[in-house]
Amino acid sequence: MDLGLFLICFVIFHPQFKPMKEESILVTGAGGQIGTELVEALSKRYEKVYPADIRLPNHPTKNFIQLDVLDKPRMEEAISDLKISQVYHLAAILSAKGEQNPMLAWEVNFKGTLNVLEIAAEKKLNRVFCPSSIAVFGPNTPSVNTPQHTITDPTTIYGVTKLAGERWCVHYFQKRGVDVRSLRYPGLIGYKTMPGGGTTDYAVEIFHEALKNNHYTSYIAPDTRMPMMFMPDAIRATLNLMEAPTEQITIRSSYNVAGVNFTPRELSAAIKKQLPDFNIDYQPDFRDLIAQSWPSSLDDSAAANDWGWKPAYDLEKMVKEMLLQLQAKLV
Ligand code: NAD
Ligand code: AKB
Repeated sequence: MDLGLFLICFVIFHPQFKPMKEESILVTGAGGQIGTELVEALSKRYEKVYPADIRLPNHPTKNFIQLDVLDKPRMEEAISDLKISQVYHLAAILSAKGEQNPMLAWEVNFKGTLNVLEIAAEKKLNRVFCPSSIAVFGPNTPSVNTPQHTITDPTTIYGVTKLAGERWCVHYFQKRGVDVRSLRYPGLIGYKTMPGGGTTDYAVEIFHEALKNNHYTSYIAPDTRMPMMFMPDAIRATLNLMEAPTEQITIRSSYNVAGVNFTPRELSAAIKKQLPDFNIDYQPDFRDLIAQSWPSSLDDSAAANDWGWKPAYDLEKMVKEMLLQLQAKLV
C-alpha cells in the first residue's frame, strides 16, 4: 500500500474520524454573544457555514454576509444563492435593550422570526433553530424548578416576542411541516464575547471587573436568583438538539434547559474564593425587577428525557474556567 492510501485509510478508520456533513448553514445574528461561539463550533462540524449579521464584523470573518433579518427578499435571495439547508436564527434585541426600545424589539424579534420561518416553509429547509428564553415566564410562573408547561405571562416586550415566537414555531411545525427546534436559554456566560444588552449580563461583566478592578457594582440585588448556563454547555445543548433524530423531539415550542442557578451574592463569593481581594456592592435598577419576574431555577427533565440533556458545569467549575480564560486573554 502506498503512503497516500495508507494515510487516507488511517484517517477514515480512526475512531475520532467524523466526516464533514452535507449541510449549508446560515447563522443570523452571528456577530452576537452566542453566534460568535456557535459559528466556531458549527464550522468544526460542517464545511459550509455562513455567518450573517446586520453589523459588519470587526475582524476578517470567513463567508460573512451582511443581512438584515427584516429584509425578507434579501434573505430569500441569500438562502437560494447559497443553497442553505439549515438556519440558526439568532438575530434579536435582548431584554434590557428591548425595554428601552420596545418597537425595535417587536420588529426584529417577531417579524425577523416570522421571515425566517416563512422562508423555511417556502424553501423546504431541512431544519431551523429559533432560540427562546427564560423571559417567556413571568411573575405568576412557579419560580422554583419552573416546569416545562406552566403559566407564561412575560412582563417584558422581549419576553412577549419570545413567547409569540415559540407559538409561531409550533404553528410552522404543525401546519407547514417545518422541522423547527428551540431552547429556552437561561442567562449565558462566556469569555469570548460580551453579552448584548440583557438582564443577565451582570454575570459576565462581574468577571471582567473582578480581574481589572477587584470590584463590581451589581445592578441586580444581592439575593435575586436566576438560572444561568456556561457557554460551552449552551453550545453543546444547541448542537445536541439540532442533531437529534426528529422522532426524539416532542416539544416544538421550546425546551427548558438548566445549567446552574445563583444570586449575585453567591457568584461574588465564588469569585472571592479565587480572587480574595475582590469585593462587590449593589445598586439595583430596572433590570432587577425584570430578573425578579423570571424563574430562579428550571425543570429541564423533558430535554433530559427526549435528547439526553445534562449540563457539565457547576458554579465552581465555571468560575475557575472563566477566570483562567479571561486572565490568559488579559496577559
Ligand atoms: P446578541 O445581542 O449578543 O446578538 C444578537 C445579534 O443580532 C447582534 O450581533 C446584532 O447585531 C444582530 N441583529 C440585531 N438586529 C438584527 C437584524 N435586524 N438583522 C440581523 N441581525 C441583527 O444576542 P445573543 O445573546 O447572541 O442571543 C442570540 C439569541 O439567543 C437571541 O434570540 C436571544 O434572544 C437568545 N437568548 C440569549 C440569551 C443570552 O443570555 N445570551 C439567553 C436567552 C436567549
Ligand atoms: C437577557 O437577559 O435578556 C437574556 C435572556 C435570559 O434572554 N440573557
